[in-house]
Amino acid sequence: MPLTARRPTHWSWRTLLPWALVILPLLIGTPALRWQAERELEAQSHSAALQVLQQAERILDHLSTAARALLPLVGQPCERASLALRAEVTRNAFVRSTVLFDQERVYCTSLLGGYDEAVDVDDYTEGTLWLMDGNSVTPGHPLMIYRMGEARRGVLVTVDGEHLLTFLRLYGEDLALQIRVGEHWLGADGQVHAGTPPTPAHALAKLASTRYPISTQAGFKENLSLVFMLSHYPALFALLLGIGLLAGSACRWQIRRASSSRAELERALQADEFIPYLQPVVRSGDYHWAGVEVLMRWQHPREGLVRPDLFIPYAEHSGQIVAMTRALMERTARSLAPFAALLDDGFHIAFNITADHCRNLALLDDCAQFLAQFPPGRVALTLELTERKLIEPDAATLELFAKLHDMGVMIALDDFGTGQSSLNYLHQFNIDYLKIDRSFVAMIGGEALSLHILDSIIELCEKLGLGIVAEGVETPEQRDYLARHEVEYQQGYLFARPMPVADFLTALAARPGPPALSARTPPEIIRD
Ligand code: G
Ligand code: G
Ligand code: MN
Repeated sequence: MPLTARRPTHWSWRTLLPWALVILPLLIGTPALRWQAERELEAQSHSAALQVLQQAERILDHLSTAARALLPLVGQPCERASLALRAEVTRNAFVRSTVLFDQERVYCTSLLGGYDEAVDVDDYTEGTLWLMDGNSVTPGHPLMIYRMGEARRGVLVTVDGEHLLTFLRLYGEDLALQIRVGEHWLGADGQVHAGTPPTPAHALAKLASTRYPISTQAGFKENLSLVFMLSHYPALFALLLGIGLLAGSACRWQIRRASSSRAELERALQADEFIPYLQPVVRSGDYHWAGVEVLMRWQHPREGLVRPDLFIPYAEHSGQIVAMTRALMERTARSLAPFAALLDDGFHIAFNITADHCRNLALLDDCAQFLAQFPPGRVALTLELTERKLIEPDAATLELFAKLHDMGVMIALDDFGTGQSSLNYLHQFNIDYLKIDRSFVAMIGGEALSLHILDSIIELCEKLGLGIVAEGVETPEQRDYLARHEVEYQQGYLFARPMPVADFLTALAARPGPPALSARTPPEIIRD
C-alpha cells in the first residue's frame, strides 16, 4: 500500500511495545545472570576457604613432623637438647621456635636455651593447638603453637602468624577470610580475636579440618553479585541488549508499517478518494440494465486508480471498511440521486459488505440514509455478503438482517460456491439472491461434469426460491446458456465493465428505451 502520511507520535501501546521488547530480554536474562554470578561468588568463597585451610594443614604437618622428631628428647637436660631444637628451626621454614616442657613447665627453648614458664594444657584446643596474640618474645604478633606429648610433658612448636596472614590477605578486601582455632580467630587485619568471628552476609563458606582442630570461614561483606555480573558478563549483556534492540526494532517497523497504512486509508477517507465504479447487471432476455453493483476504487493522488483487491483486505483487517463503505454509499447516492429519473422503478443498486458491518445496527442508518435520497420505490438496495468470510449467526446479526428486510433491503450471497456456506447459512440469513461465482460460469462450454455443478446450483436456487445473478459472463454462449436455464440476472464484461458514475449516466441517458444497449455491442464508454 502506498504510504505517504506522517503520524504525530503519541504515547500509546504502539510506542511502548517496542521499548518493552527491548528490555524484555534484559528483564528475563538479568535474574539468570545474577543467579549465575551468585553461584560464581559462592564458588570463589568456597575455594578461598579451602585453600587457606589446606595451607594451614600443610604448615601444621611441618610442625607435627618437627614435634615428632623432638619428642624423644623430652626429659633430657636442656644443654643436650638445645642443638636439636635449633636444628629443627633452621631446617624447617615454617618453624619459628621449638620448646621442651616437663612437669607442666617449659624448661628448654630453641631461642633462649634454659627457660622456665608454666604450660597449661587447657590453653590448647583439643590439647593440640593454640592461636595466640603474641608471646613474651614478640608481643602483639600472631602466633600459633602446636603441642605434642602427654598431659604434663611434651614438645611445643610455634609458627609465625605471618605465614597464615599471607594467605588470608591474598584474596583482596571484598572477601572476608578467617582462621579459627577454638575460641580464637585470626582475620586479615593480623589480629587474633577471642570469641566467634562475624559471619559475612553473602556467599558464606565454612570448612573444618579433619586432622587438626582448625577451621576456616570465607564470605563477602556486601552483595557483589551485581558488580560481578557487570564486570564479568559484558558480552552476555551486550547480547541480551542486542536481541532486545533487534526485537524492538522489528516490532516498531511492523507497527509503523501497519499504522501508516491505517493512517493512509484514514487520510484517503477524509480526502474523499474512494469512488464508486458501477457495473451493470442485466435481466436475461431483454438484457436491459436492471441494476448495478457498486465497486469501490481508490482515486489515489499519486498512484492513480487503485484496484480494490490491493486495499480492501487491509481495510477489512483494520475495521476501516465500515466507514469507507458508508462514504461510498453517500457518494453514490449524491451522484446518482439527481438523475433518479433515468432509472426504472425498482432499479437494483448493490453494495458489497463484510462481516465487520454485521457487528452492530449502524448499517441500518446507512441504508436508510441512502434510500431516503431517492424517490420511494425508485431503487431497490441490495447488500452483497461475501461467502469467503463466514459471518456468525448470533443474535445481533440476525436482528440486523431482520431489520434490513423490514426496510426492504435485500441480501445477496456473493461469490457463491467459493466459500463454505451451508444450506443452513442460506436459511438463517434469509438470503434473497445468490451470485454464482464467475468460475462456475466459466465452466459453460467446458466438459459435462463441470457443467453439472453449475446446473445443480441453479436447480438448488430454484428449489429454495432464491434469485440468481450469474457473475463474469464473458461470451454469448455463456449468456444464452444461462438464459436457457432461467438464470434471471447476469453480470459480466460481455454486457459492461465497471465504469465511473458519469459514464454510466451518459450511457443511461443515451439509450432510446429498453433494451438500451445491444447485448452484443459493448458500450463505448467502457473504461476501468
Ligand atoms: O471491482 P473489482 O472488480 O476489482 O473487485 C475486486 C474485489 O473487491 C471483489 O471481490 C469485490 O467484491 C471487492 N470489492 C469491490 N468494492 C468493494 C466494496 O465497496 N466493499 C467491499 N467489501 N468489497 C469490495
Ligand atoms: O466479488 P465480486 O463479485 O464483488 O467481484 C466483482 C469482481 O468481478 C470485480 O473485480 C469485477 O471487476 C469483476 N468482474 C466483473 N465482470 C467480470 C467478467 O466478466 N469477467 C471477469 N474476469 N471479471 C469480472
Ligand atoms: Mn460483489
